[in-house]
Amino acid sequence: MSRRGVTSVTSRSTKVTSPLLTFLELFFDRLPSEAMSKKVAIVMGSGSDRPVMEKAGRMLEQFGIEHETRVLSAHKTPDQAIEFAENAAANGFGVIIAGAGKAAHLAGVMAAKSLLPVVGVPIAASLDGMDSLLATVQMPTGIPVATVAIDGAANAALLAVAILAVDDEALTAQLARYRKDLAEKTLAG
Ligand code: RP5
Repeated sequence: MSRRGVTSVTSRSTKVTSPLLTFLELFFDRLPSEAMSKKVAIVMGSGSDRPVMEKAGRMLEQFGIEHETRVLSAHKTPDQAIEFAENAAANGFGVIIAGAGKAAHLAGVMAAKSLLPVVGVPIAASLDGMDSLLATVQMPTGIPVATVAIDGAANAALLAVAILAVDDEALTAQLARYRKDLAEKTLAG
């Protein structure tokens, strides 16, 4: 389905009121569009990072965004990590989310070897995560990593959504609805 097609379905669906068409509106809003056909990579330094990084996958699923998860260590499997980053764009990814703890170099390695935007998640594996926060966020000028909070994998996914939404009106509408729901839940206490 073309991006133009999805946009027209979305704008058309805002005018309908019947239960069936409301259902179709919800359904079509969750269909992957052309821009959303870019996948999100979720990589992590160890299987022990899964409980945190799974939050990113769950958030992406809320938006219907395809994602793939890999365990790749900057230190224990550097060749495989580099190979993954080098081929990520060609393999259909639009954003890389990279989580690691301790001397957390994985996001930096992804950024060094890919031109895709890289979102870093510092994992609290030791020192309350302060070590991984600094290792992830303190990138030298020229090779940026957009670093979220310690264990902030859900926000990493939301940042990936925002990046993909720049070129995708349907996804932008989903993100706006997510924010509206969040505000309503917050006000409801
Ligand atoms: C990092 O060291 C991993 O990302 C993980 O957060 C931490 C501990 O790794 P394991 O000892 O559990 O493999 O490389």
